[in-house]
Amino acid sequence: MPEMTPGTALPETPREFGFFVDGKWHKGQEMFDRHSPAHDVPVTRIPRCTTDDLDLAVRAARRAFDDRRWSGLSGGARAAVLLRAAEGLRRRRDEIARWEVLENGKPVAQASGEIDHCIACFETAAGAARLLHGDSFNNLGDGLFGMTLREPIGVVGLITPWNFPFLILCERAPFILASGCTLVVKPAEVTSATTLILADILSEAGIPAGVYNVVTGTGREIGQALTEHVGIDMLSFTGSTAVGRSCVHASANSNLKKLGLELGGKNPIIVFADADLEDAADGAAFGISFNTGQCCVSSSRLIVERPVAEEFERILARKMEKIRVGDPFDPETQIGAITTETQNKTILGYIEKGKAEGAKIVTGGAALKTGHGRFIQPTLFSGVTPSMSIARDEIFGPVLSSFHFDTLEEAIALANDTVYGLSASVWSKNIDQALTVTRRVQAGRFWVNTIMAGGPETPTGGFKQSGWGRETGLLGVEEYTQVKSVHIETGKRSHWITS
Ligand code: TXE
Repeated sequence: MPEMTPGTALPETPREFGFFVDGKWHKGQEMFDRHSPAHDVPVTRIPRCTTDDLDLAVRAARRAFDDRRWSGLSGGARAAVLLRAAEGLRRRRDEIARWEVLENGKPVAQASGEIDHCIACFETAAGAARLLHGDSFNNLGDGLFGMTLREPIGVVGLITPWNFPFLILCERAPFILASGCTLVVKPAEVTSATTLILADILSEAGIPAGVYNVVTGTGREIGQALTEHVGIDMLSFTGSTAVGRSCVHASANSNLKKLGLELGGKNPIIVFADADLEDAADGAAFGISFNTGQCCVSSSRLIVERPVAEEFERILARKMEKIRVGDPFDPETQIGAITTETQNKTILGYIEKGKAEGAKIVTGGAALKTGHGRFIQPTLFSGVTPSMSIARDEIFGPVLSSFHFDTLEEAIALANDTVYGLSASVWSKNIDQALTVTRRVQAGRFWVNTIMAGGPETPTGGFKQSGWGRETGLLGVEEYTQVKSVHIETGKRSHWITS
């Protein structure tokens, strides 16, 4: 563990934010401080909004939607704002990355790379805004012409988590805005800064007042109130499966708002004996350790063919031991701090459960003693059986459970033996094998001989209890529209009443 040398990156006093409604900053009546998870010092001061503040935001978003100041623009005009925002992100890349590091604990090199992805999201959404269209039906006979219109669904509530505060926001907000909807965003309470900074960037880019609003505060108060709010037409939620379920109840018990849900995962990485084992081990080490495993598409179940299993675990363990864990402001750091104390306890708790249930630690298995912050060694468990909690539950930390298989059918069955279906990865040089696994394993995102690759052009989302709907790509804009079917009669009507 290297010395912590964040230098001038730490603020002398916490940066204070307001919340953003109707194009204006508002002062919070109550505030709370966020401490850096790597350095234990207060870094931001965020408003604890009230439900009155939320109502104010929903009313502003409703007015902005209903008077068509945004939805009434051409796709090209909306695209122009999104492209100017992409430029704003480019200009403020270092600033955004810094606040991501300070609130989330992720390494600065990774945070900067994420901003590049976010810029690409804005650019992709801008293109989609121009291309969004309905359809026409010229096959209804000469007397009737049909078409479908895609109309924005209305006011969208967006609840985001703390693991990728800016990236998850940017995989949704620009696509929602591209559709013509207006937004009320509630970021996770521990990582609100960059969602508020985006308000500034969008305003500078010329977004009309009331189109992008941010209210901050706890999930239990503001998040829950947003899920229940009758002024919200659609809610996009990314977070735990438990809260996802409560969003479904809240929708059912209020106005049946449409839901987009991206929830937990327990994602398989399947390695066949014929794979390039060095490549696959690098992919597996990255897949479980990236963002300290606090990632919904982490590959947390290794399913490896028995004849190479021991050798593979050895190669993998060697690689995991070389991962540079430490000060997120060191440009060489690959994994940083665990974002919250609760999550830290959860991960360490699962490591203890794994040991108690009889799995064997191949590498890692402990917290790093640094005197400040929360850091956990990348950990590999072998001899895991499907009933163990480390085999079934989303741990959301750098903890990988290894299973062995003998046949293709067994690999597929193990991969599908979960309530989740977010992502999967398969490593094999045999195209038949790789394609069969790809077609039969239930997951919304799939990687063959790679992992966590791809940009905002393709949609993301889950099968089974990993969620509903899709984000990003053209589908990620269409998700926030509803289809209206229109029929137009041409010529003289053939009368129903004839006498
Ligand atoms: O999530 P929560 P937590 C998983 C991961 C993690 C677990 C718990 O397994 O260990 O969830 O994390 C808001 N109504 N994921 O407790 O509570 C909250 O303020 C409405 C996977 O932090 O789901 C935050 O903005 N909103 C996941 C957001 O929900 C509520 C990412 C997520 O917090 C609310 C994060 C409520 N009643 C955690 N309660 C992924 N898919 O990437 C909380 N929130």
